[in-house]
Amino acid sequence: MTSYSKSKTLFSRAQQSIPGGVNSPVRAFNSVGGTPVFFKSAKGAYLYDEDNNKYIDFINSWGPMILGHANPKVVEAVKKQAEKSFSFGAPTELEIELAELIISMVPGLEMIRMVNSGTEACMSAIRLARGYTGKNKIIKFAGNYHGHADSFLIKAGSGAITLGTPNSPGVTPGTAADTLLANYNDFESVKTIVNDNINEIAAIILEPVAGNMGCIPPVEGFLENLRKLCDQHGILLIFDEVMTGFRLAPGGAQELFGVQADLITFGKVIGGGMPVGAFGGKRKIFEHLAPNGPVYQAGTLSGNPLAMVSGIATLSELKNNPEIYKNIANTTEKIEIGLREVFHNRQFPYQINRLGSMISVHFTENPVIDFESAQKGDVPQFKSFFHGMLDHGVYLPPSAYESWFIGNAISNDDVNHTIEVADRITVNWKY
Ligand code: KE4
Repeated sequence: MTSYSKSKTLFSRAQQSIPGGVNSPVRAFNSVGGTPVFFKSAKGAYLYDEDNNKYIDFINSWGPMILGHANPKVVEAVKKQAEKSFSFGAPTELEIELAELIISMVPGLEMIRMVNSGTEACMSAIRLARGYTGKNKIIKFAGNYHGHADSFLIKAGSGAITLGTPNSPGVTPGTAADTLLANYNDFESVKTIVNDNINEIAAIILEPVAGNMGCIPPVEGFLENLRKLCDQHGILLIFDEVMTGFRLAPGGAQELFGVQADLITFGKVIGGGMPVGAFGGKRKIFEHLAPNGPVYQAGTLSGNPLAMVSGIATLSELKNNPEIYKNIANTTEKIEIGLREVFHNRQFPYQINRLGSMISVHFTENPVIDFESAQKGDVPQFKSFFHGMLDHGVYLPPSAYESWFIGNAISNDDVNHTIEVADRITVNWKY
């Protein structure tokens, strides 16, 4: 039986000084119960907790560790830069290098501004969209998560829905009034909102592949129709690629689907595990951003040299070895096939959604295509699955509303172990 005694001790200590004992709510295990596992190190595909238990990592820091943990090239780059001090608060060549690297990988980018998180990237992108268009309202989609800025905590996914608070207290009615809600994969719901708010909408923001209500790919034509609608009405289309960027392809969802957004936000992989976010797009829009233009946005540690070298090393590895994308997609397909074989023999309904290396499991009869159907999943069943896997060394996201993140370090043996454990822990499942 897996011992979590040190994690238990650390968790009760952490709760004395840190709200909920964690610095990000989804880590707290509230929806799956039990004690959050405290980790001390990781290497490649494996995490090691304070009780010296080893786990195959299916979170990878919620996406950033796509190369696997402690990739030697990334570690070496950060070590060397650290000896030159950590931060200057002044321009460096490293920022230009990362900006040029990203622009070379992502379709339609002419300019990009570095920030420190995906939240900052998304909140800055909608401010720029509002400043550029002179319009106030935005459309977001129920179940999409764009970080914890006020405008986004309206029917938000990820930790917000996980904790049952998709609409957060503290967001004023005035702010909420400017965020209009559509249904993911339901183009008609968007058209209705646009027609009811002619000339008032600055931007439509979405996850081009949803990952914060589980993994939900766009239905055929959804992204293309949004592009056309935005062009017809002078609305900016914002792809939140914090999760999909550099994960689905070097050029992210834009490359995969061939749809060009006006603004694109990034996070996670872009920093390789260091705090980096960014938002980019066409030069004509970015001429409106301070210091050139009136839309203000700033950050003490934005473009931080340590974070830049981590991002440069990570993205360079991905750009120079494009076979990584095929490899992580193939690994994820093997996991999908293996789990389907396991669940097919169980008296329990399930859905598995997957696109590339993004995958999620939902215990429900219905196809999971939007926020409503995602909420029909059997959370207690997921809880039992989560803990069964955890006790056998497989670390899944502690939430039924998260995509799993597959990294490039996982082996066939790791996949086989994962499937074997899933088979063992579900053998007596009855519906
Ligand atoms: P951060 O501020 O957490 O760096 O990024 C916010 C964000 C924006 N957009 C998308 C599509 C995202 O998925 C995220 C953050 N993702 C969650 C996991 N689903 C972060 C995990 C957490 O909150 O601890």
